[in-house]
Amino acid sequence: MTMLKILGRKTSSNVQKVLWCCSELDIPFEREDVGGPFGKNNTPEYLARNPNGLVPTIDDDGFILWESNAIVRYLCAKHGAGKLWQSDLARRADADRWMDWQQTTLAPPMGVLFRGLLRQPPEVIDAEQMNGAMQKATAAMRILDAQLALHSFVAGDTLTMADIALGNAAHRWFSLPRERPELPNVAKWYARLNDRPAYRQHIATV
Ligand SMILES: N[C@@H](CCC(=O)N[C@@H](CS)C(=O)NCC(=O)O)C(=O)O
Repeated sequence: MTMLKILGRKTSSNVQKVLWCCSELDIPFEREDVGGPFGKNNTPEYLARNPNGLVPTIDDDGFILWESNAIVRYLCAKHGAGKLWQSDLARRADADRWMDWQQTTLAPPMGVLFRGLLRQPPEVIDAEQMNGAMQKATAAMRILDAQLALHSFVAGDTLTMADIALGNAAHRWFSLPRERPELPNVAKWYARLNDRPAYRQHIATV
């Protein structure tokens, strides 16, 4: 049995999900810097493992998997039964649904805002594109705020895989250099996540 290997730079939100998940579940891992300034994600060797040329990819004793939320589900099913991976099917489907929602609804506008406002020089900012993304991200974050009015965490009163998929968005939302509506439940959840050493280590302080 070889140790779980995570390929991906630690500044990537999608890699951070996997790192945070491993730390919450005490899964030992080794990580190799791939992507961003490190490159290596478009080499034939990497593309043979992940044809998208994106990070993260994991190698679990020869089993190769990509798509961050699929990786989180796999690791939670394998190591987090009854914890991040709820045993009740309906509760688990609820968490699963929020993970899909993160990828399909929240991530696209948040990605535009993060890259546009925090990673690009100000002179190339496309104001119209940013306003459109801000409207969409705000609408999605209001939905999350309403959900978090019901429970302490996204899919119940304990941390689940849904929080792992969505937690980075809270950190990025509060880092955006834009005026934002008050989202009191998201703010309380973000404070709760910050109480967790693994979240601080892999997300809030990176
Ligand atoms: N849906 C994919 C998206 C992966 C993705 O877009 N990864 C970005 C980083 S967050 C990436 O690889 N960008 C190119 C790079 O880092 O060089 C997932 O969730 O794993």
